[in-house]
Amino acid sequence: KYAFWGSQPVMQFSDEAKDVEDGPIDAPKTVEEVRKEPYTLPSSFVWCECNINDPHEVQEVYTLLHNNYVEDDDAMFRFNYSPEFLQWALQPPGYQRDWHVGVRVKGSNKLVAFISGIPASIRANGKPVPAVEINFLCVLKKLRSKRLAPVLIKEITRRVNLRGIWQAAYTAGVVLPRPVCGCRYWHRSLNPKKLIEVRFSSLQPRMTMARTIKLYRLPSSTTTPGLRPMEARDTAAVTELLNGHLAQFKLTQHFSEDEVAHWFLPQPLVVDTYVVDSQLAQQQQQQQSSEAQQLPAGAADAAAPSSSSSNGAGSSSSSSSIVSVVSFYTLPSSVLGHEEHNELRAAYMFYTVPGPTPLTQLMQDALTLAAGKGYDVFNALDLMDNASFLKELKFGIGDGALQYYLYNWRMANTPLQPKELGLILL
Ligand code: NHW
Ligand code: EN5
Repeated sequence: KYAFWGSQPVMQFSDEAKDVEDGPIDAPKTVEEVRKEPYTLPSSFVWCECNINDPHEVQEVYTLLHNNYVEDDDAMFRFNYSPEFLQWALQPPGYQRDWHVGVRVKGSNKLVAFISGIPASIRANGKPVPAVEINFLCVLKKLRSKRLAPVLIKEITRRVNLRGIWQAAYTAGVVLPRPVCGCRYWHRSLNPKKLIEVRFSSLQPRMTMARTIKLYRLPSSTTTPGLRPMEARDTAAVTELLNGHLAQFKLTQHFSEDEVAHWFLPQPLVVDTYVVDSQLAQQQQQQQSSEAQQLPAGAADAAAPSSSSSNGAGSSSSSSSIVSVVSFYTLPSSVLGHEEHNELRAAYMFYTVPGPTPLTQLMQDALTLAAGKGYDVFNALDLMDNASFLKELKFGIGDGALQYYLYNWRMANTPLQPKELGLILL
């Protein structure tokens, strides 16, 4: 059992939980000591670098994943990351083209396997750990169980080490040596009729379809005053809010402004971010009160006592009126073998900073926005403070788990509780 992972610098199940100190597992190395030659593939295959900017090459990666990537335990649904999403996920600031690793068949040139890494500043127990995030490991179904995955993992490790990075974070649905935290997926039905039709969920006993639809119905508009899509001018404020909020978690990521711009500025069908702008909230409230008094818009401005310099509670930023952030990304799943429906439109909760806005209210607005945009389901993990709203907002626990891992980094007092975890991978 674990012939490969037993040989790697990862925490092992046999390790004593107590007495461990945070730090690398392998003795520190230098770039000069890293193997210069790529690992050897079986003779019918060759390594390639996938140029994700090239429309044809991103389409090849898309197609490999579309047909071969992660499925649920009953093989009813398969993740269907879009080409636009892959371009976003694989090209953050500082990305390296040679960390987009493919394997092709000699002769036919068909792409049959893939693995990727992107740079990320991880913080473990408050300590910065320069790392990569590994994702999109995939081997063609026909080539499974031939020990290709360990070769892909060793090769990307080598390429990451060649750039002087010695740690990685990754997630998987399967249990490997040894999770730093185990999370569960929760699901909020937005389009219960379709979810039941594709058997993503089932009609509860003693519930009719009509009652189920009513149970999950959401308002037609959001309730938080000042909620609007994030814009480029909000980047500095969002960075400060986000890093401040994330600092409380034992395992998290730290974001530069460039990274925040990349990961959070809205892109249709890739990522949606909304901010609560307290200045806009105030304008909206003044407009409402002037409407109530039947005054022309703006007239209440002069009448109402001005508090426009207030940043709102929970904000430490100097000149911005942004007090809260909520975001989600778009990851549809293919519905396997269904007559009528091909695709499940899913939104996944991304990073959220409640600030002074109650988290439950912020998430209710995120659900409202997602329902309005035509998503079928809203998914979230039970990490950070999410347990505080999941039941109240009618999320139900899924049958899938997500395990978090670190490569070549030992953390004391693990496994963490999900509420201590502040890291979200795509
Ligand atoms: S998790 C999603 C992974 N992808 C899928 O599940 C897609 C569908 N499945 C497949 O394509 C997100 C294949 O089943 C794969 C395995 C390719 C998964 N992570 O080639 P063999 C990520 O992308 C171990 C790690 O015969 P296969 C994160 C397995 O335990 N290891 O299997 C990726 C066994 O090792 P063992 C996994 O089924 C993180 C060995 O692979 C794994 O044909 C990668 C068997 O290999 C998984 N998800 O191919 C690690 N699934 O010890 C990054 C199986 O038990 C580490 N295995 O003998 C850090 C690197 C960077 C460091 C930098 C300093
Ligand atoms: C790398 N970034 O298992 C990620 N999904 O619960 C790779 N279940 O969708 C690792 N089986 O519970 C990803 N419906 C690991 C996850 C792999 C995919 C996976 C699970 C997560 C999932 C659904 C469908 C199950 C179909 C049968 C599920 C129930 C929802 C229901 C809604 C109404 C309220 C009660 C719950």
